[in-house]
Amino acid sequence: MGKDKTTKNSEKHTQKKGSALSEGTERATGGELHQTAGGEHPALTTNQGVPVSDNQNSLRANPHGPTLLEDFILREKITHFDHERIPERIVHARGTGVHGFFELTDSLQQYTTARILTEVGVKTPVFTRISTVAGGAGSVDTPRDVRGFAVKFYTKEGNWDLVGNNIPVFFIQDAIKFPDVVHAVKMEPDRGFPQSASAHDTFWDFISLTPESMHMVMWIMSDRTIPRSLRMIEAFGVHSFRLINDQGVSTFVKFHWRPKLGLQSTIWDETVKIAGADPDFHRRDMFEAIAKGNFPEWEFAVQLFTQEEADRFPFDHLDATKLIPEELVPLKVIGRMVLDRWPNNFFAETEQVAYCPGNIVPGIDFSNDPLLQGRLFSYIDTQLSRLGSPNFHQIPINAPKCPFGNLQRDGHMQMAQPAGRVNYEPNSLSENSPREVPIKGFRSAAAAETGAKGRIRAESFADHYSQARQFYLSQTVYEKAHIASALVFELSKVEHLHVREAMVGHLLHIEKDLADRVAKGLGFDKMPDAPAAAAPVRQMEPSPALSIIGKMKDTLMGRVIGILVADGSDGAVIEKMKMAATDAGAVVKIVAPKVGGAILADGSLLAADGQLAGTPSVLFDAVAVILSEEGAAALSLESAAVDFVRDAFGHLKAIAVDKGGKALLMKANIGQDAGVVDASDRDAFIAAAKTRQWDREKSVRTLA
Ligand code: HDE
Repeated sequence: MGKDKTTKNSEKHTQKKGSALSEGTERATGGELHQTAGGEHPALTTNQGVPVSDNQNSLRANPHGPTLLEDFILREKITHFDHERIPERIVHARGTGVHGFFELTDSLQQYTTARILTEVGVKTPVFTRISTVAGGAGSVDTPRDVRGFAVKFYTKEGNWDLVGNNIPVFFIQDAIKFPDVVHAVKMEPDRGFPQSASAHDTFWDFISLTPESMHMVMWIMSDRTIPRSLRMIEAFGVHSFRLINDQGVSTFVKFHWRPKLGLQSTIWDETVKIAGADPDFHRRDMFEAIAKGNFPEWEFAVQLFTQEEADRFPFDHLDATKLIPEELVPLKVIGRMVLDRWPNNFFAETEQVAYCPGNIVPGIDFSNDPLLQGRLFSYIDTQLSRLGSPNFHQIPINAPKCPFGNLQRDGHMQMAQPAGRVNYEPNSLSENSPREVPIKGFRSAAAAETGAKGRIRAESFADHYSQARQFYLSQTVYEKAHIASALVFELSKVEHLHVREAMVGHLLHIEKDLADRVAKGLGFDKMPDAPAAAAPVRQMEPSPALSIIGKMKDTLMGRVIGILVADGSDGAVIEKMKMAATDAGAVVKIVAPKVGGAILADGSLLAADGQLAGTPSVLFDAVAVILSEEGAAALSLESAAVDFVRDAFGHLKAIAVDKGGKALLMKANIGQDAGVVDASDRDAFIAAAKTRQWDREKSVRTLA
């Protein structure tokens, strides 16, 4: 029998100083350091602070005997592990959170008493979580889906949560339909799929029976739902809120976020491939940007309007399926948000953050939007189930950063230890227990309410198609084709013919050309009937603000250029290209057949950021292909290299090539166009890389 191995592996495993583990244990042990073979480290302890001598072996009756129940160290460790997960969010489970600050640049003092909206120049800390809606916490970052955009402002007057989306309207008008729309879009209950995709029967069945969703359908079928980066999306508070000034006068307000980097989306085929190449594409992009100091920034803007103005709108602003066109009520930029710090711990912060549209501060109030009213209930309720305690506001990420206190007491996981005898109000026994603050405290707008109680959908909510039509007609020719093609794709995944037909029927009310394209794309031999419309469709002026292409910025800031190289590539050409791209603000990544890098023509080694097989061109905004003749010949036999250039071309990206690069393009059967430029003409490449080659699209795919 061999010798029993009871050595402690702990001495072999060294831990780096400054890790999350050392931070935690340091606190538990008062920072006392212990000498080990790996250097000085804080002691590893149990949750009771007992130092652990052996973290590799459980306590056994003998070297081959049973493990003893007595092993409290093993039991504590495994018990805690067993309870590491909490229920994920029922919607918006997959999200990326970042700390930052909000800075007011223009005071709204005339409209509100809220200090966050009146104190110019003050930096208020925020925590912002951007999410997809339908998929689970482990789903991919790039499905066609709405993005949630939730901002927690830790203001001096309490936490204000603006819990919005990257689309300014919603599927439904009344909160009572929310469980239905979410059930319909999530995986079908009998089969457990699809995960994180709207392209299936139950979603489109529900939508086709819910005409109020048609405006939102136009937005989700547009490229808004396949963003290039979370740093390149707009966001909206969606509902009307109220601002209240020191005279008690209230003004309606809609909130908008506009990204400094401009809007940018992917191509559908690209997005599908990104999901495979990097399921964490958006989270990684945000992480890397923050790590490099490229802090994403958004302008904060408001649309302000009075009740009298609202009465003249051709729609009801309390209906969340409608937006207020910028041409009708212009946006006023009043501040900016910069995200500049990645959380220390994903679970503690991003997972445990609890947003609630009901968290508002004095000077802000709700409107009567029936969707918002339902949300005011839902979010606290959902946190009680997710976080398991009415004290979830005490978790550091949720706790206000201003002083707070009241006479609420006890409950599961109570962290506070309020001293004294008094836990009620009014009282005469305590001088310093918290009291009401009649002047500065929160007050609701004194809105007069009249009318009969009932389950009533206001008649002013009946127009379901006019703004859907306006949205479609406001798009460029490319975007219209993308919307039509997205509808064809999604409805082609629907098995029930009557659902496909019903959807095309709705499209007839939006725009005949769109219905024709989709009917043709689905192979219909005759046009289905349009359903009866509850209200006539109005002709509204197109709004350029609704197009994404119009809101793209002529910049390489925030973009990534991939340079494909191989052994024998010309280092000077690569270097010049790299300089030109970085000077223009882009991040450059070198892709080579081996991650160890490539031996260049001059014999030097160029380190690679990615191995070709695992770093396809879908991960870049534009590419350069710099190869020797031999390198091109070798890569032309590699499908990953051929796909690299074919996809870059198919996804309408700029491609810079030297002689070898051109040879690879020829092998891949790729033609010449304005977006394929010689690597020596770096200015032309940089200019082309700032946009997509939209005109190329008709030569690479048939759109609806
Ligand atoms: Fe939400 N929503 N929602 N929602 N929502 C949740 O709250 C709900 C709606 C939004 O990053 C849940 O903490 C109802 C509109 C975001 O943590 C839940 C209705 C908008 C997030 C909930 C809506 C949103 C949520 C699930 C219809 C844009 C993620 C977990 C009345 C204005 C926040 C949670 C984060 C999350 C309910 C509609 C945005 C279940 C009942 C409209 C960004 O409480």
